[in-house]
Amino acid sequence: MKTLNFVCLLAILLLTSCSSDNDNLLEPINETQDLILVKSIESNTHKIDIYSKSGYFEQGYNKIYFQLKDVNENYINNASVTWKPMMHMMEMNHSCPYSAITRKAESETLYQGYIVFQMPSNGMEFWTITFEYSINGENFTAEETVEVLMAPKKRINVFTGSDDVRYILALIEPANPQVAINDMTVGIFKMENMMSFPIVNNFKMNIDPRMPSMGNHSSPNNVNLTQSTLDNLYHGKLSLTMTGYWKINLQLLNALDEVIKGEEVTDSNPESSIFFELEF
Ligand SMILES: [Cu+2]
Repeated sequence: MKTLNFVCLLAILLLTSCSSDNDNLLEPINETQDLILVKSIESNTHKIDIYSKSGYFEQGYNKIYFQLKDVNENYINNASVTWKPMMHMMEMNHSCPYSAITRKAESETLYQGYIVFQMPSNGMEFWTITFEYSINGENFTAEETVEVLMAPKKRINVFTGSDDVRYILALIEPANPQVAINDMTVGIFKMENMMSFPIVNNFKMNIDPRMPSMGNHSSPNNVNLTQSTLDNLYHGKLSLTMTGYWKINLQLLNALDEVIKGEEVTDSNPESSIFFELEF
C-alpha cells in the first residue's frame, strides 16, 4: 500500500513538473522592469498596457512604451499599430506632434513611440489616445483618456515664427542633466493644421545656457543643434558647469540661416523669448 502511494505521489509530481515545463512559453516575460505602468486600456478582445519611465505623462516630450495582450494574457508582437493623440478642448479638438510606432529593438513584447503634449490636461479639457491596430488582417480600435501633468520646468515652446508658421520645440535630452557636456536633443515640429504636426527639416538651433542667479553666466564648449538624418531630431552639446537652475536660451534658424524666433543674450538683453529650463 505504501509503495502504491509512493508511486502515485511520484506520478503526480512528474505530471505537474511536465505540465509546468510545457507552460514555459506562457511564463511572463518581464521587459518592463525599468518602466512604470501609466494606464491600461481593456476591451473584450485585448488589453494595452501603456508605460513610461516616470509612470506619468507630462507637458512636453514623452517617450511611451506599450504591450498588447489578448484576453488570455498572451503578448501579441506582430500587430501593426497606429495611434492618434487628441486634446478635447472647450472650443475645439486638436492633436500634437507624435511619432510612428515601432517595435522596440531586441524586445519580445514592447512597442514604442513618442508624443509631444503641448499643453497639460485641466479640469475641463483632456487628452485621449486612440490606438488602431490590425492583427492577422483583423482591425481593432481602442481609445482611452490619459492625464497630462503640467511640467514643473519649461520643456516646450509653442510660438509663431517670423515666417508666420506655428512651431513647437520639445526638449528631449538631457533627461538627467549632469555637470558635464551633455548630449542635447530637441524635436522641432510645425503645425500644418490642427491634426498634423510634422518634423521640420534642415533648420538649426542655437543655444546659450545661462545661470540667471549667478550674474547670468554662460558655459564653454556648447555645440549648436543640427538635424540628424538618423532620427530626424536635432542634436548638439549642452555644457553645464555646475548644478542649479539653468535657462537654455534658444534661437531657431531656418535653412537659409535666417532667425525665425529668439534673440541673442547680451548685457542689455538677459534672455531670449524662447528657452528651456533645467534644474538639477
Ligand atoms: Cu489644447
